[in-house]
Amino acid sequence: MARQPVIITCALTGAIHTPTMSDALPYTPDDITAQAIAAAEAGASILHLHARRPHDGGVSIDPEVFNGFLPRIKQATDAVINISTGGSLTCTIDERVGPALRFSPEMCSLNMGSMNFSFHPLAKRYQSWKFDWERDYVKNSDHNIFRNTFADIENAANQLKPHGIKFEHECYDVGHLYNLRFCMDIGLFQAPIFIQFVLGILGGIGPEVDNLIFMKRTADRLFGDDYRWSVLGAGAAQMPLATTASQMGGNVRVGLEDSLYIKRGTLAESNAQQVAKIRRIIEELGAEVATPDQARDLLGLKGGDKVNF
Ligand code: KMH
Ligand code: ZN
Repeated sequence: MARQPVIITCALTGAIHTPTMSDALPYTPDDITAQAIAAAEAGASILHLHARRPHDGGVSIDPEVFNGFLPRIKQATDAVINISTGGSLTCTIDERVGPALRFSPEMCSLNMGSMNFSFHPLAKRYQSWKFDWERDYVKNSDHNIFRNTFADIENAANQLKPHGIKFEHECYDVGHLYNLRFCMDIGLFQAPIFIQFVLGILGGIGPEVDNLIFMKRTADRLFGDDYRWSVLGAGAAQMPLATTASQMGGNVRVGLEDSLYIKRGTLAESNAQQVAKIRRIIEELGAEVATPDQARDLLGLKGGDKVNF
């Protein structure tokens, strides 16, 4: 069977676990817009977007902040817009789905289980911080629980159901795949589902290739032909795992949300630089990169004309 084109998702800015410790990380609406357009031009067919407070880069779930960049990105690119429902670790699920409810994007993220979600070891690595909130936020993240109960997942799915949004099901461990199977069995999601295997977050499964193979084999068993998949490796695992996934028939996610680096010890200059790098690797290894319309087709999306921005 011919290899399907590889969908590149670019997660541009994050918010949950990425303080602004690189000048390349966009957090104002203007910078998010510019970097999103450049990432799409470099080959990303899906743009995964969070919002940040424009004055200090802190997490924002205010739809007005999203409104500062979503329409401009849509006008300038054909890329699929994917809005995060991860929001912040202190928000309720009702608050987290607010932006997706307002803008009805083609896709949004949905996190498939509750977990420790910590990045406190970073606090020891940095001496200076750009904004006042960052040091304590990072240091105290060993207290975090990223809450995504079955009730939260069902609530988000039911609120968003009328919008025909395809979820990027973020699965940080093998148990999350079973959670997703359970949710499908009770009718919350329809095939084809799109699973993002998330490896390398402290609190979730580690970034070893063995674990990726285990996740994939488990998903094959649980979902058969009813799923498409992609890999997000956090930090240093980003490019190696994306390369491996692209060779295993999967799709890839890069972007400064998940790693600030272009290679070990060197900060990336932009999101587009990471997209261009993985694109080059994918093409040199003999596969094609999906256009936005190919991504829409592969994932069964509703279309860019059915969003509300
Ligand atoms: N950066 C990912 C590990 C979300 O947006 O819903 C977490 C994430 C969550 O992407
Ligand atoms: Zn995200």
